[in-house]
This record gives sequence, structure tokens and C-alpha cells, in this order.
Amino acid sequence: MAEQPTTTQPTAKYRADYLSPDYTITDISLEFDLHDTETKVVAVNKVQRLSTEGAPLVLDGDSLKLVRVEVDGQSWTDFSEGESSLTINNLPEQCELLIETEINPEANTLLEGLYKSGGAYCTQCEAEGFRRITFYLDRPDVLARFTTKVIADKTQYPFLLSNGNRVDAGELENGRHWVQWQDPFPKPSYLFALVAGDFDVLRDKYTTVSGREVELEIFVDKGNLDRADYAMTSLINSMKWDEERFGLEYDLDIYMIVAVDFFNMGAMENKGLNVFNSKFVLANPSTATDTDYQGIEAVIGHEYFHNWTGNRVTCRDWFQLSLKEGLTVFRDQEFSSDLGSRPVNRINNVRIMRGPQFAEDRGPMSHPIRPEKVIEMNNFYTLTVYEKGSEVIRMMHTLLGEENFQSGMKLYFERHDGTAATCDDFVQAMEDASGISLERFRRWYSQSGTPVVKVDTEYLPEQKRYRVTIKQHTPETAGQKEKLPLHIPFDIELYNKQGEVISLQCNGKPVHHVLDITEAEQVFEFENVVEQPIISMLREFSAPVILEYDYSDEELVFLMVNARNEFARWDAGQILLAKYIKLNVSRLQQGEGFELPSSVVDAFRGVLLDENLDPAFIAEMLTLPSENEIAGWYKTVDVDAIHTVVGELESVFANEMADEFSAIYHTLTQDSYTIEHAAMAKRSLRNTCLAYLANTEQGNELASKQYTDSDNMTDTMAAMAAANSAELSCRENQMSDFSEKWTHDGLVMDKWFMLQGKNPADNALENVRATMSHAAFDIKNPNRTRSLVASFCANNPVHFHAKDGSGYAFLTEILTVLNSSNPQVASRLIEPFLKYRQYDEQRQSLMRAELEKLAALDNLAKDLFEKIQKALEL
Ligand code: B3K
Ligand code: ZN
Repeated sequence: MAEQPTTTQPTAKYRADYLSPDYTITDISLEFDLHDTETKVVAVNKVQRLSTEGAPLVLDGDSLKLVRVEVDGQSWTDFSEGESSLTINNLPEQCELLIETEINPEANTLLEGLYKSGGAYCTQCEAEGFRRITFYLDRPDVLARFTTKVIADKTQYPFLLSNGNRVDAGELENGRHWVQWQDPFPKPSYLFALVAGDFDVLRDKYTTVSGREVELEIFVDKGNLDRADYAMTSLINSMKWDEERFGLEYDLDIYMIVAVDFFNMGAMENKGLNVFNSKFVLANPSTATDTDYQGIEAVIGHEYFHNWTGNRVTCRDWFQLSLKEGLTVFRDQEFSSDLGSRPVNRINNVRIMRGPQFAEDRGPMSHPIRPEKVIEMNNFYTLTVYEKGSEVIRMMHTLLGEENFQSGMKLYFERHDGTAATCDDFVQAMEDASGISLERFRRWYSQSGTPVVKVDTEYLPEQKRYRVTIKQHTPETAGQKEKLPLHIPFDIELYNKQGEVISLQCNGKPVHHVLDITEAEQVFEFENVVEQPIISMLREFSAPVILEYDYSDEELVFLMVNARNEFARWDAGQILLAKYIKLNVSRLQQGEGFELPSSVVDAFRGVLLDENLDPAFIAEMLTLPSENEIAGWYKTVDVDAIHTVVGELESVFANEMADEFSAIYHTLTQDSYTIEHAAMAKRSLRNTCLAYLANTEQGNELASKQYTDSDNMTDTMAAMAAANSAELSCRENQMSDFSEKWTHDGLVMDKWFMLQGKNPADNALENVRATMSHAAFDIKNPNRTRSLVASFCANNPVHFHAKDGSGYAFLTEILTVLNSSNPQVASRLIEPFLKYRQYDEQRQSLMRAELEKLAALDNLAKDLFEKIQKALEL
């Protein structure tokens, strides 16, 4: 039976209300006696009072059965149990507090706290899951040394794991055994982990730069050992990279990663014992695509980098989440960029910003990277905290430069290692180490929304001056009306007609290409500009803002060819595409036909044929913005028009460049599959060509042949995706062949579920419903649900937004189930409803009605409560 979430009206917590704790716990010794429905947990805490005498000790607890309390070895009765707390009175200043609780891992469908994933026990404690294991000061500013003894049946659970070093082990009667772990580093409870199960283990070793020998172990389900190599390679690469680029070394003798199938998000950085969604560990060429491999590298890196940015220095309170997440995303992005293609990584990160992050910042859940008010903390593991948070770190990096930034990191660790810090502490360290003022810059932490930067330029030939007027303005966002000017690093470059860079000069002095925009309006007059220049702006996406500038087609085509950096070339292409997508959406709305000048096609043809460019970059240049990103350009979204225009643009490109696509497609064949970047780049371009060619006469033959010939999942999936989106006749055979081959493997089937979700056919919803009874589908598994349901609701806009409301009713059905079984997953799936105000009246009222239905659920979880309440606010 699923647990029922609390029914009382949830209350919000405010950042401004932070109080340091009355007590701390310096040491905790845990003993788990693992049983499926009745696990006994004994916690012995060394408690130390920090405040005045008389303050009660209020511990957090959730869904726990309290068995006994002892203080200094004596039974203690002076306590009271609240709905989510245990208040213990009249404690001495220091004591040893024993608490025994009983929990039910098997009934834990929330996948928070201790639960069962397949046959294994595992934990997820961030943000507030530890309180589902024992009563505790479950807040990140209480740092304790953990000792953990795990007892379980030896045959079923030969591996018993926890944080730190394995210090002891033994056998018991009745087939049980135990292992004891000790973590020497004090840590908050959210970093605690326990795993018990039977696994295959991939082992390796790493010697750190100062000579520490570290055992590396990756635990996977039995039979999956041939899918763990890339995770191991990525781990070793991460350890090396962090030493080289950040001077940071690993600090324990063992680093373990466990892959589990039931997991609410990507992975978790528990000290010395990462728990991973198997999606980010398991890969071999026949089961995983190149994108999967890149995801594994990034997530393995991300969790490893948390060992310093998150674990050694943690967060004072959850409002500071971006302190560890924004910084660690920045670090993982740099890792992927240093090892792979920097421009391609940047492009993909910017796509996430301009698409879903900007959308979040426009919607009812808009919040600054350091939120002010939270009802359910799990709702704030957002694109804003993570991705925009990383952009904020990146801006500091741009303003300070690598050397100053690294001095800032060093100072940050000198000051805060072993403690719980704040975002302000980080900025202060950067400021103190560099001597560069970040006073106005700090506003990025408190102001939500996406700034709009409007630029006007004027060339003054007589004076040989080029005047650039830059205005910034941040539109009002949910819950925050007043906006102030921000410190925006604005990277520009000027070119002459020959494509040469014009050096920037103001008042007779050279000027850096990153302009400091700090006011609502600023004017720059560049001198010695002898001809009308062409300006490239917001290079590298130097700030998370929307740029408004009236570029001509000629200027954009010029930048696509001549801009010195690849990101700027891609961006010019995107602006050009955006112009014609917008034009054609309004033409369609007025009953006019599709129109695209041949000069635009020629510009993209030029890129396609440029042999000096990295094929992976060419593929990005030719990838159209998603329908969701396009939706974000409008106050009222016309899903059908957007879909039609994107389809027409794709087919015009396909037909106009069919010969070139076809020639490149046939040239880029590879003899054998490798996961080197050069090989991935070729596959990426070849499969982009296939996606276009799918819209031409040759489409069915090519997709069908590629599916049959393919010896790797990248090419297989590309063939299927092309057949799916172009509705080719080979689709059906491919889909049934694939399902037959992979039914036993949920992780691989996720790719198939995703295609069912994105199916453009008219009966898409009917198919999705039918797919829910597929043998490999399980609504309790977050990966399955996301692959099918989220891909339909979030990435199949035409069908999800069907005018009859059928897509909306479907989402409500799913949310109603997940509200009880796994509200964290429900809360991610509800996102498309939150944007209801951006649609026409009919759709708005249909979606609103669904939100109201959900709001009326009598067991509404606070995860959904918080989002629905904000969405329905007038
Ligand atoms: N810190 C975890 C995320 C925890 C999410 C809790 N709902 C993974 C990460 O960001 O590395
Ligand atoms: Zn993280």
C-alpha cells in the first residue's frame, strides 16, 4: 500500500527566517537491521546544546514508528511526538541520545528515505529523506561523523554498503551478516547512504596526484557488467580533471557507485557512495546512444565534483542550494567541454537556458537562483537553481578570468572547508581573491526573471565612431514585481566587411570585449571605426538574457560565415531561423503560404558543405529550435501553427538540400563503432542528414536500411526517430522488432516509450494509453513514466494540447495516481499545465479545470499543492 501524504495545509518556509540550530549532533552511530517490511533502525546520537538552557530538542521525522528513546543509557519518557517531529525535553547540555525506529522499505513508493529498488535496498536522503529513516536534526547545517552498521541476510544481500571506509564485518546466526562503515568527514544527513544487495562489481584503482590509492567500485545488477566500463572511464577522467583544472583531490580510500533502476532523478552524491539512476551508468554500444554516453560522462563528473563543491563545503540551508548545484553544474560543463567539443556543449547548454529555463522564469514557479520561499524543497531542484545557477557562476568566471576565479575557489575552500556555507560566502571569496567588485552582481542571486537587453547601434561616418546603446529591463515575474538593473557581462566583437576584427577603443584607450553593463541604459562610443561594422553580441551567451537587436539577413549570414567563434556563428543562424519561423507563423495565421528566401537556404547549405567545420557543429547549426522553445517567443502560443511551420521549414531544407544531405549521408559511413568524439561527430551529422532526408522520397528506404544495417544504438535510434517523426511506413516494423528484442530491458525500452510519446500520428494518445499495458511499462518506475508520459505531455505539443482536452484529461489521470505513489515524479510531470496562461482561452479553461480538479484531491501532496496554488493565483 502506498503511504498517504499529509493532509494538513502545507506551510511555507522563508529564507529570511533562518535560525541556527539550538542543538547539534557531532557523532551518530546507526544500526540497520534490514527486513522488507520491518526494518529496525537504532541511532545513537552525541547531542550538544548550542543555545540557552531549557530549549527543547526538536527532531524531524516522517512516516516513522518510534520504538524507544534513551538518554545516556536510561529510558527517557520526557518527549512528545508531533505529526512530523519528536520533541525531547529537559536534556542535559551534552548527552548520548538513543532512538529506535521501525520503517517499512517495501511500502516506500516515494523513493525517498530507505526503499527497495528491484531486489536491493537503497536510500535517497536529499533533501529531507533522512527523517524517513530516523528522528534527526535533518538540516544541512548539522554536520556529524557517521558510523553505520548494516545487518541483512547474507545470501540475498552479500554487499552491505555505506559511507566512508569499511571498518569491520562479521557473521551472525540464521544466515545474516553485518558490515560496519565509518565516514571520517562530518556531513549533513542528506549525504548519508546505505545500499544492500547482490551485484556484479567493476573494480579499478586510481592514484591521486599526492599518491593516495583509491579503490573504485561500480555496482550494477547481475548480468550488466559489460555495461559499466564507460562509467568507470568517466570516473577516472573526472578525478584527473578535477586535479588538473581545480587542484582538487579525492579524500577517501574508496569511491563507490551503485546503479539502481528505481530512482527519482539522475544521481546522488552521497559521500563515498554515489547512488545512480542506472540510466547514467549502464551503456554499451548496442544499448546506449552517443547522447547517453555523454550523459553518463556529465553525471558521473557532476556527482564526483560534488565531493568538494557540496560535500566538503555544504549548504547552510536549502535556500542556498545553488551554492553547490550551480557551481557543480558549471564544473561538469567545463569538464565536458575540456574533454569534448566546447562549442557543441555550449550550444546545448544554451538551448536548455533559452527553452525550458526561460519558460520556468516566465511561469508561476519563477524564482531567483536563491529562492526566498519554499513549501516543498524537492520542487526547487530546478533549471533555475541548476542551469541558471551555473550561468551565474560562469558570468563570474567571465568577469574575473580563469586565474582569479581559481584563486577565488582556493580562498573559498580555505575559509569554508568542513562547514556549511552560503551563496554570499562564495561571492565574497571571489570578490576578495580578485579585488573585482561584485556588489551589483549579487543581485543575480535575489532577482528572478530573464532580463531583456535591447541594443541600438548607429554608425557616425564623419566621426568614425560606432555608437552602441544598451538598455536592460527585466519584466515582472510571479511574486516579484520590482526589478533592478543587473551587472551583465556583455561580450561583443566588431567586424569589417572582410571579416577582420576591429579593435575596440573608447576615449583613446583599448576596451575589453566584455562590456560591463550595470545600468538600465549605457552608451558606448567606439572610436577609429573606419567603416560601418557588423556587430556580434552576447558572444558565448555571456549572460542569461534575451537579446533584442534588429539584425538584417545580410548581417546574420555574414556572422554565420565570419564570426570568429563557433557559438556566435550558430547563434546568428538561430536568429535567422527565428526571423523566418515568426514570419511564417504569422503568414499561416493570415492564411498565407510558407515563404523562405533562397539566400537563407544557401547560407545553411554553405555551412553544411564547409569542410573546415567540425561535423558535430554543423549538425547543431542545422538543428531547428524546438517547438517548445518557439512557443516561448509568444504571449499566446499557437501550437498547431508552430508545428506546421517547423514541419514546412524542415521539408523545404530537406528538398532544397537533398543532394547535399544525401552526399554527406553516404560519405560519412564508418566501419566500426567507437565512442571517440570524432566518430560521434560524424554520426551526429550523418543522422541529422537522415532526419532531413526522411522528409524526401528516399526517406523510407534510407531509414529502413539504416535500421537493418545498424550495429549500434545511436544509428538504430536515429533511424527510428526519423521514421517516427516523418511517419514513414517502415516505422511500424521497426517499432515491433525493437520491442520484441528489448522487452526484457526497461532501460532500453525507455527509448521506444519516448518515441511512442512523441508520435506525431493522429492517434498518438490512443497509442500512448495502449503502451501503458506493455510488459516493460511500470508506472512505479520513474524512468518509464518520464519516457512515455512526459514525452507525450511535454514534447508532443500538438496532441497534448488537442482541442478536445483529451491530452489534459490523460495527464490528470496520471497525476492523480502519482500524487499518492510518488509525488516527486508527479510534480515534474505537472509542468505543462503550469503554462496554461500562454494558450488560447479554450485551452486555458480546459487546463485550469484540470488544475482545479487536482487541487480538490483530498490527499494532495505538498509537491503538487505548491505548484497548483501558484499556477491558479490570479
Ligand atoms: N543532489 C542531487 C539531487 C537531489 C534531488 C533531491 N530531490 C543530485 C545532484 O544534483 O547531483
Ligand atoms: Zn548536483
